[in-house]
Amino acid sequence: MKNNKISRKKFIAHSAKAVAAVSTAQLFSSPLLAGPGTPLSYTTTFEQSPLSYAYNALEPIIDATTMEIHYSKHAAAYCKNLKEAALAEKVDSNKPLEEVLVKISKYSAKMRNNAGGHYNHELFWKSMKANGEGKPSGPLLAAIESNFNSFDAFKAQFTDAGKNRFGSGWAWLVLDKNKKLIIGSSPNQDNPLMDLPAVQTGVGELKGFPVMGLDVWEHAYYLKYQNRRADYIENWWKLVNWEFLQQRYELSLKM
Ligand code: MN3
Repeated sequence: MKNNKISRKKFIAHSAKAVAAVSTAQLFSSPLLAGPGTPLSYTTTFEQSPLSYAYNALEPIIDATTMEIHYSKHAAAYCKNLKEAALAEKVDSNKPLEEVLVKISKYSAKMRNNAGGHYNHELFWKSMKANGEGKPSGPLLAAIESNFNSFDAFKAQFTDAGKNRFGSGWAWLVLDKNKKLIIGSSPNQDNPLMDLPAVQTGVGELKGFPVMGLDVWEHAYYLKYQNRRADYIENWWKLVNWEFLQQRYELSLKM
């Protein structure tokens, strides 16, 4: 409960800051990130946020060693390499990272891989907590039920997206430009904010705002689950921080 309170406080503080920063800038070009109420929240910085839980907090589903290596080595390296790329390519790292992601085709492969890697992990850590709620509620649940018929059908489709992503990548729940929820996956560290042609992402029209993302790189699960990605995903549902994702969804509707 204490963790929830902290993350809610941080969330509100972060959102308020982001609103102020971005409404001044008004620089987003993506239809999803521009428009009325531009673009409120969930902007991401170029710095790694501290985890709001201990490395062992998600045991036994995600073991402490996996969490520690994942956060302090893999994700930290994306952040470091992103900052290097920003320096080399003259990107202002005080601006929201989303501004780079929606124009990623203009930058190097190093930027694409590491801006994606940093953004995706920042979202991923916040999307989990010990003893997740099991199920969303409110407008997010209603939207899931209307888009996918039922929560169970949604879960099955999202699980398949993660299981069937060949090699390394992410499964996504995305709010598209018509405010409809869609599911898909992306290779490597690509994500639905990126202005990549469908042929490059291999995910058709998976473009929009990432409401939820699941890391299916082997580094996310291999120590405990080895090749059993399906078991990792099945257990991961017990960690989903639906309270956080509901807030994220409700704010993204206003973009
Ligand atoms: Mn990862």
